[in-house]
Amino acid sequence: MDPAGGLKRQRSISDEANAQSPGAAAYTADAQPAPSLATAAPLTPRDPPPDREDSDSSDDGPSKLELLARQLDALRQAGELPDHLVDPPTPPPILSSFDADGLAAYINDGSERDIVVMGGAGMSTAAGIPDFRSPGTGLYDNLQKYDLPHPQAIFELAYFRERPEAFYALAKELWPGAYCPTTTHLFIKLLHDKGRLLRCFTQNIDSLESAAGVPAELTVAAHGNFDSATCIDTGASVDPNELKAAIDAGPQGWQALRDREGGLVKPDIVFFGEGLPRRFFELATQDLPRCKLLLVIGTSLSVQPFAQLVGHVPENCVRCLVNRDAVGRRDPRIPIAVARHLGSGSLDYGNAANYRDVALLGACDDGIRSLAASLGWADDLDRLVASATALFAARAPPPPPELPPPRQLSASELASIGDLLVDDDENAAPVVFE
Ligand code: CNA
Repeated sequence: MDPAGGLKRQRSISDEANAQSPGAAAYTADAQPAPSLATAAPLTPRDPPPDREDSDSSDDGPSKLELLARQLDALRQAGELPDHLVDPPTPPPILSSFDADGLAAYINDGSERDIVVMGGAGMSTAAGIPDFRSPGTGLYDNLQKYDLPHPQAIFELAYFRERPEAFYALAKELWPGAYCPTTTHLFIKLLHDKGRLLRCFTQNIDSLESAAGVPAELTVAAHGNFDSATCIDTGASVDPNELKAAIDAGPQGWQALRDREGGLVKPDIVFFGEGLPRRFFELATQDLPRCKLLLVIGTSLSVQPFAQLVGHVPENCVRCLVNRDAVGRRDPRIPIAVARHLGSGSLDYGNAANYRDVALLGACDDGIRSLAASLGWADDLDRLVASATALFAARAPPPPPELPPPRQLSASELASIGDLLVDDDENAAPVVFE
């Protein structure tokens, strides 16, 4: 029995089909479907998708998604597409314009807590935390130092049991406290201050939403975080500060903790094959039907079931992607109903059928700043950024004292020090610090 609600971290169908990065990972539901996420495919069991080698993520031919699109397009053109797959007529546009100004007018028209944020690693790269998939800078491109058999291994329980030092090294780097929340995190706090934030669902494990001041009850850490820790063998809770001290102390530290606890201790971060927190499903089921605006920020939308949330909001909910890459867009050859069942790739920005989706493409902080400016909230946001920056600077450990520049010794000083210091290289000038 999976205590966390029976939903496990795996690759997704759409990820497998799209996979530009074969290391992309995803979550898939297993035995217990979410209670009533109504508008899209329920979070029901799926066969585990094939291993990396078996997926069609290679460059050898068209992806499964492309093949599906071609087949469906051929059926459409032949007039043989089943009725239930034919797209309904496009409703009239909800927004006055599909940009920051149109969004701002829409937001300013509302008054209740009706905005849901879905965040990912791209919200935190400006803070200095690498994401997974950005080519060159992402973690998946930079895990060589951990000598992993494959990138996902760092989040696999079997590998953690065998070589915990790899994950512990990463945990040490990512442990909250060392990073300042970004403009984007502070905008989420601003949404709360303005009484508009219904919930912030985050895939991130860095707790920067909390550092920005978003209340804990409004934040859902879908993939866990470092706030709690558990012994993987006994299931006992362990004080995360104790784990941090053990990790900081290196192998001797975590080995001693392992011996004390009767097994390795891991922060409650969801590994592949582990269940997502039940709270994620409960609150997604509760909040998404009430959501008027879904802000999808800094995510590749390739992790399930998280990415599926995009398809679980009402038909009249505006969805806005703020991201560097144009992700999650529906291939117009794929009917809306099918796109929803695939779990992601259902956004319609740029498509002829679009009536509610916006993409603010570029750096998250830039997109968020332009939205804040259109809302007339730029000064509020600036104030939050300034105070977070000041708070972070005050908390950061003081830099080491600066050493004075080395001074070259005079000939007489040299002579008095003696031959010993002038060793083989007769031209070398010994230096001293004043
Ligand atoms: P991802 O798959 O790495 O995708 C990140 C997305 O953000 C990509 O589409 C990037 O193009 C985009 N991006 C990166 N930087 C920026 C930026 N400055 N401005 C705009 N867009 C940007 O990450 P996801 O969150 O989609 O995948 C979910 C994984 C990542 C979860 O399991 C997380 O636990 C995991 N993760 C979290 C963190 C963190 O906590 N900060 C860091 C790395 C990975």
